[in-house]
Amino acid sequence: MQIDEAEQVIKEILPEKRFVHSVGVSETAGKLANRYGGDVYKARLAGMLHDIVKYFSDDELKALILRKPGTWSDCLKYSDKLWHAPAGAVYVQEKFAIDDPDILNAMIYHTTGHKEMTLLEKIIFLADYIEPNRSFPGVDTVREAAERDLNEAVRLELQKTIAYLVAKQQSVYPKTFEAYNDLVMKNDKKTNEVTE
Ligand code: DGI
Ligand code: FE
Ligand code: FE
Repeated sequence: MQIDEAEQVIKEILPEKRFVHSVGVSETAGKLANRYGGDVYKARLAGMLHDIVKYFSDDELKALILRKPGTWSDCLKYSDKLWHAPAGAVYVQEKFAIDDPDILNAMIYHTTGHKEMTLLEKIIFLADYIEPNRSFPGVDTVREAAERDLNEAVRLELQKTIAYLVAKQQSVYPKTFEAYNDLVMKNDKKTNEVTE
């Protein structure tokens, strides 16, 4: 599937604001792939499609997830805001025969992250947060980190997301904690190696 085809498809499916966000994620992901040696085409395509089923009903999202179960299916026990991510991957696989595991996994984990994220997963996770139309408090700190260090930027985003959910007394999906711990512990290990 070409990028402009994907753009036409989501233009039909998504409301204007979400369409603009998706184009922003696609462009930002392409730039991050360029900077960090990722696959620019895969980054742009995954970015364009990542929220494709965002406005499907909970029943439709659940049905999509149950058709192709995996380690991510436990998200059904947590917030319904998580469901569009794995459901979107099943949808593009069935509808457009997108079978590339890099693209599918980047879509699956774009909301929550998980431990040992691939380069493309990190790129989409981060692009979703920092694309130019986003205005979360503190997003500029994450944008600046994204210029220097991909892992630091992803770690910061996870930190902010967890803090935000806790402040609102919302549940935190365990894989989000695992993603955070994984990056913190890898960073600690690096620091220890330098000082030992
Ligand atoms: O789809 P987007 O709005 O572009 O962004 P997203 O896919 O990152 O979804 C963000 C929503 O998901 C936001 O309302 C916070 C929520 N969220 C992210 N991680 C978790 C979470 N909600 C819960 N309960 N637990 C999580 O770990
Ligand atoms: Fe999303
Ligand atoms: Fe998004």
